[in-house]
Amino acid sequence: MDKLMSLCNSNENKTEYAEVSSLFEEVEPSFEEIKEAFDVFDENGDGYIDATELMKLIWRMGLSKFSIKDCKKMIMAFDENRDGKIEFSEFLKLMEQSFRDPVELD
Ligand SMILES: [Ca+2]
Ligand SMILES: [Ca+2]
Repeated sequence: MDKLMSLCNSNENKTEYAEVSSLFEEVEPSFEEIKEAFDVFDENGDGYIDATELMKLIWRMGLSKFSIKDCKKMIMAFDENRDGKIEFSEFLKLMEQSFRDPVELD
């Protein structure tokens, strides 16, 4: 009976969670989702996102006010080893940061 109760409760919680998470959609993307996103960004598959790839993707998202300069700035902000490109570990931080505190360039 306890089991049944907790099952019901967890179902209820799930519904609530779904409602809440639809308000804060993708606050916490999974590792797989981030990896998929990285692969989309990394168009030529060399394991790095460079400014050109970033810009193409941002433009595809309809944010064409981003210039190559803005993209370079974004990359520089997260490019810890200063090679001018974003590798996956840096991308992870970029995603974490942008979901917590969305980048606003203006
Ligand atoms: Ca690349
Ligand atoms: Ca780097």
